[in-house]
Amino acid sequence: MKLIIINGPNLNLLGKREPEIYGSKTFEDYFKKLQEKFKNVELSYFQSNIEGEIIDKLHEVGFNFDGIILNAAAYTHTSVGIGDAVKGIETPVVELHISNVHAREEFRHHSYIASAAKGVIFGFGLKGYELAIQSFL
Ligand code: CA2
Repeated sequence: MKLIIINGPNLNLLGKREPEIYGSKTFEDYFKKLQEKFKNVELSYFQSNIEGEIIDKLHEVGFNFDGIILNAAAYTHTSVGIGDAVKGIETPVVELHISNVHAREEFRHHSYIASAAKGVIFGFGLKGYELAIQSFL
């Protein structure tokens, strides 16, 4: 089982700023724990602050991986391009958000990805990534 986690803009700051919303763990530390927990899963991780790099990564993995866990961060609410890329690939995508986007500002309630996603997980903190992996097993 080959899965990839793709994180979008500013998620490289996890654990460093706004711990009240996003927690105090860095994603790199959490990713190591995920790898230990899911030893039978070939798990990769990619983070970019650049929309086109996220689209390129979706094209690269979107025909040969078994699943994509995508937290496109702010691009979720703005990017027709990432939404189109998710529609254009074959690998199923689980959209994920650490925070409960529906309990936050109105502009976070809309997603360009959700309609093409296999499912959406939000509001469970970093634990959501674990739930997303389990959804593919
Ligand atoms: O809850 C999520 O996972 C979000 O995708 C996070 C995005 C936000 O724009 C989405 O509406 C919901 C923001 C990621 C920013 O991450 C930071 C982490 C630490 C410090 C500052 C920003």
